Amino acid sequence: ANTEQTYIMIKPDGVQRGLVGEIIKRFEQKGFTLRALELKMVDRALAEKHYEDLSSKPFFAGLVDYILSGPVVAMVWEGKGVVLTGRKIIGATNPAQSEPGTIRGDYAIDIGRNIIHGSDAVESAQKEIALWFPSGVAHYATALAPWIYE
Ligand code: YYY
Ligand code: MG
Repeated sequence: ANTEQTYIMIKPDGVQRGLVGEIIKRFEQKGFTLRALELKMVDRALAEKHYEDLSSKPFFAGLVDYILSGPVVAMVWEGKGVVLTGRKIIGATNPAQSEPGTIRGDYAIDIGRNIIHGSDAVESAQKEIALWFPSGVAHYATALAPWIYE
């Protein structure tokens, strides 16, 4: 349906490097709808919970410290196929493999400074949205819908 949602997060390096506007622009201009947005310092418990599936990996401690190193921009975007399309807009996990034209392909070099997070499936998106926006997201009518969806 057109109401699929994904959790997108600009990591501290993306914020520090002044890429917030550029990243939001790409999702906006695609036609997706912004449902939630917050700039925030993350606490360790939340960062560890967000990445709990990776807790046994050797890079986990460094990953959590990186997420805590400055404010992140947490967002929920909505639209048909937004989880998979969002991953394509973001590009491969390792920027060395991300295609030019993707966010990571255009703006990142190292895997541990890859600028942005996007949910990898509808189910994980629902979990992450509940984790980051426990009081819910904004519901409002979008006048452009008939110009974006057939
Ligand atoms: O979903 P995505 O962010 O593309 O990758 P994940 O496999 O979920 O890993 C999360 C996060 O961990 C990744 O964005 C960078 C970091 N990471 C790393 O530093 N080194 C790795 N070998 C794998 C992942
Ligand atoms: Mg992931």
